[in-house]
Amino acid sequence: MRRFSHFSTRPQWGKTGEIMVRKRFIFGLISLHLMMGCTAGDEMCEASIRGAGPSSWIKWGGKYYKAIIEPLTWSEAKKECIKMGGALVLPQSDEETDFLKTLVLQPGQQRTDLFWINCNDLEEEDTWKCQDGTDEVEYRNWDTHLGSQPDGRGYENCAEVWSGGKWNDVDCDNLVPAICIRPAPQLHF
Ligand SMILES: [Ca+2]
Ligand SMILES: [Ca+2]
Repeated sequence: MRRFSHFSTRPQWGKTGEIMVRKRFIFGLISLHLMMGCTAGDEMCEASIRGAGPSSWIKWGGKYYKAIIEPLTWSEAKKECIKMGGALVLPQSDEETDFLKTLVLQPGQQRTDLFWINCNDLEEEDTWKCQDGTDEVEYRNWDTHLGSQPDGRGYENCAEVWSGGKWNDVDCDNLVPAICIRPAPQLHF
């Protein structure tokens, strides 16, 4: 009886065991699949963070740029850039300037390639302080043809890039578009 019952239960156990093994196998496969899916997802996620950059900022030369087309005063533009996590731009090559002009240029309208840059002589007349973010920069690109800029003395204390890509000093209360810059996002957070 016992033997019979043993015999009769054995296939059942065997069957259950087989089912359990199958279940474990399937569960294992699902887990492995999920694990791989998660890993792939994380990598994709990281890759998308690495590749995307700050939203609506345009990547150029390893940095990100964003134009503020609505004309602002110089200090408003500076504040607006900081608020967006960046700094008022300071182009340091003709190539960078040419790229930046495309960001503010509005086809069909005149003189729309002007933009504020992070330079002023507000503290001391004719001592121009130009910054790339928080660092002082020696690079200058004043327009030496049209009125030999800077020419505004005490009443023109902020700098803009104007037509031709060269710099001009103007009244800080002028209303001019601006471009903000921010570094590329870090690879590791
Ligand atoms: Ca001045
Ligand atoms: Ca000027």
